[in-house]
Amino acid sequence: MPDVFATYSFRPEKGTSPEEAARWIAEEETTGTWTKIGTTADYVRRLDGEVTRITPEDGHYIVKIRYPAEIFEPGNVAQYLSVVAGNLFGLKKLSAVRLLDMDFPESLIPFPGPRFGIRGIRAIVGTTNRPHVGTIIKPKVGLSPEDTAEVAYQAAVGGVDLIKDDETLTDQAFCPMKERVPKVMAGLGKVKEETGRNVLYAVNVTTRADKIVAKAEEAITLGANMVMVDVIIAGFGALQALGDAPGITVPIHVHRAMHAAMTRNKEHGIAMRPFARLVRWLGGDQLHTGTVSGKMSHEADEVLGDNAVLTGPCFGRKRVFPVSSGGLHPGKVFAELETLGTDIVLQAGGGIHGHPDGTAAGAMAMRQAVDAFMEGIPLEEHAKQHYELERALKLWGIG
Ligand code: RUB
Ligand code: CA
Repeated sequence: MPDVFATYSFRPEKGTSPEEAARWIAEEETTGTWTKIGTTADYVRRLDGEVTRITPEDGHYIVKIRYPAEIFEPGNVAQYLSVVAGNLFGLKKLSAVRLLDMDFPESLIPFPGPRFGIRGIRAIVGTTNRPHVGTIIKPKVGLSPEDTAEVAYQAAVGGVDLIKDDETLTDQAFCPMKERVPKVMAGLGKVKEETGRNVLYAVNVTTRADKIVAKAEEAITLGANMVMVDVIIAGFGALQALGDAPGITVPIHVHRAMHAAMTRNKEHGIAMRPFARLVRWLGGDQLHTGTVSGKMSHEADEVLGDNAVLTGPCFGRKRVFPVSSGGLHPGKVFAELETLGTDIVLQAGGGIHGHPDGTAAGAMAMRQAVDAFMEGIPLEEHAKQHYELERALKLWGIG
């Protein structure tokens, strides 16, 4: 059976050689511990981790470690993470260590992957190749169900393809799911009658592991045509439960609040890439991977690599729709699409609801910017004929 390989960047602590530091990782995560022990029977040694290659790079080292496949319990992602991303981060012999990527054999990916993926979502919305435009209802908390539905309606009528709850809105008393979902969906039904377009509403069902499937089923019964989970906060088991549950008949939008606690530090923690792989295996249909021009800290190369993991070959699993979000507005649409391509969801919260003429105009401006890109018309040129876009560019500028 092919084994698992994990790639880390690391810096050894003073007085420790790179070889020794890397060996500490391999031993800690497999058969070893800090000292020689008498309980390691000979037959156990086949499960030893192996440092395959160490390469110096800009003041740190890159190491690839082989973990025997047999160490992993097939299908138990929590256990997978306990090996490739477990105790090693705390080892004193390393002053910094970051998990960059991981390579698992097909035998350890007994998961269905996305139910819908890019094609399935495009089929629901009725698009072929243009980028989707999404919005997050803002303010992120506080609006009543009626006002939430009104904001959603305005965004939908203006032209967005996707509306989502923000990460901190779940089922609080000021906006209970039972009231919010039917009201939003009624508004989206009206948009369907008026424009013929299908708009998705991703309801945030993030909650404790033993309740998340029931919560998502409740949202679907109330009319939700998409559910959202905050995967780092809720845990990969929560996504897996949704991905496996036969009652979850709608696409799953995966948000990643809290990821930056692990992904932001370039020296220590976990890069987004392993998380992107897990989300695809476990059934996420859309995943946030960041912007190249927005408000959060991201590097274009990393975002591109993460998106390639979502959309490249993966043992026949469907492709995940990458979501570019955080500080976007119409003036940033070209920067995003030029770098990230058009198989992408561009999501704007403030960049739609902050439009001087309101949410519908904000949604129109985003769509106009996307149209300009698709038609190969310079943004400022297009703005001359499109008032909403012109107003947005005047307020926020380009780039
Ligand atoms: C964006 C927003 C999302 C961020 C998260 O709001 O609410 O939670 O996209 O970041 P706005 P990421 O458009 O007003 O900035 O997508 O990088 O995980
Ligand atoms: Ca948010």
